[in-house]
Amino acid sequence: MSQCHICHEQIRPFISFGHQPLANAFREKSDSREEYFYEMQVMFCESCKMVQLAKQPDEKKMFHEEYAFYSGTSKRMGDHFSSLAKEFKDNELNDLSDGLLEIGCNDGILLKNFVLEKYRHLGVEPSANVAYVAREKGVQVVESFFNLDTAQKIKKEHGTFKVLFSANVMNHIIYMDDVIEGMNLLLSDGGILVLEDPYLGDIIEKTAYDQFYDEHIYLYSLTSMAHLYGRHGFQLFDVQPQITHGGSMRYYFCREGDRAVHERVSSWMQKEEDLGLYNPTTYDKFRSRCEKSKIDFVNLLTKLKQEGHSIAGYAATAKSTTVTNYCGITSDLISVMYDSTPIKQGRVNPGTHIPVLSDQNFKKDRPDYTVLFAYNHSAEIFEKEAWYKESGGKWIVYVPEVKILS
Ligand code: DWN
Ligand code: SAH
Repeated sequence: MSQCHICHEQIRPFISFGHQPLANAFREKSDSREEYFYEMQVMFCESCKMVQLAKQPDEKKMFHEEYAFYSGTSKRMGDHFSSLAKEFKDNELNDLSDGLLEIGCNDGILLKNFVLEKYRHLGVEPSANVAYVAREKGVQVVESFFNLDTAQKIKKEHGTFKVLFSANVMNHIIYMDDVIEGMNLLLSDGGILVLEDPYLGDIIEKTAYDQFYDEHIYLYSLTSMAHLYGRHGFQLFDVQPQITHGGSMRYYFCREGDRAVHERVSSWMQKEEDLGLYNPTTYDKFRSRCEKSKIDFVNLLTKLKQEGHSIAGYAATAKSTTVTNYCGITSDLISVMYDSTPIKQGRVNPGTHIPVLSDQNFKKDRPDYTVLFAYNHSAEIFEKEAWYKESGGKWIVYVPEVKILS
């Protein structure tokens, strides 16, 4: 038994993905230091409806000066955040001094849109390398983990903010009560809190088990979100589904009673009920689908390899670490992974040590089959690498099911 990190009920994990390394700990091939592993178990709390990892490694192990994920690697994600910046400018930030705070701003992919016109803004980012890139773009950054203590310091120096935003970060932090108290302190009267995270409904429907890895401690639904923020006086007043990261949800919160609640909130909660997100048997079925996915994936790769085909991976995502380690896939099955991030290139992937090469090598090598580990960026990658299919190369995906794309 373990304890729910939110409401402290005793709960039992419904699946174990075995021993997993840190999803973004790409290492030198010659590195002889012992690699960190932990058992990755996932559990569902019937009381507060939160799906969560049983344990999370220390945050300083995950987020530091060599953090391997740079948000700006996807052009379409850049477009996604530019259009959100426009929404904030058009609807919420009436005055340049109103203030926008972003928690986990990474390389400034969103906040760079506020620099030229001199909007008052601030990013909070603990990973020094990506924070540096944001600063290079003129973004103001506090290099720190966001928590109540950081919030108190920010309030003293910068005051409060009309909009608080965070994308793909609230699912990374175990001590959420502390974080929400910090946000409460920094939100101006009448202001809003906008959060965006991978959506549990999509993960369950698509058997996207690769959204579970060390950094992702919580996988949110409307219900678990509303419960968590409700405890601190916040009201979920609107939601907007997003296609990003394989299916995400944008949550709009205000202080209780500040704004009218859109009917989308209750209709999405009904959808969650219909999908069985509050029912433990849903998670037992999910476990069976994960086990089947693993067998199907390994069988397909083994068959192709036995037939003499070359197989590579495209994009050494954090998600791919869960898949390769859960399925036990080494360079015997996937000889190499191509990725556009310089810090990952020339290294090996965490745990199963598949070499990672620059995406520049993809065309030169022209593998027969390529597993698309960044299926969430499929539109962008298929456009960029259109030559691959035209030359007879075949893409493999494993979400929502293992298949060779025709
Ligand atoms: O939550 C998180 C999300 C936002 O980003 C973090 N914890 C970690 C990271 O997860 P991920 O690594 O699964 O993210 P992506 O965006 O699915 O993958 C990005 C990787 O794909 C990068 O290594 C770059 C690579 N890539 C590429 O090689 N060519 C990406 C694109 C778009 C490309 O064209
Ligand atoms: N918002 C970006 C980055 C998401 S990756 C995007 O959507 O693309 C997660 C980011 O959260 C990393 O940059 C990591 O350094 C940061 N992070 C992790 N813990 C944090 C904390 N306690 N406070 C602020 N940022 C944090």
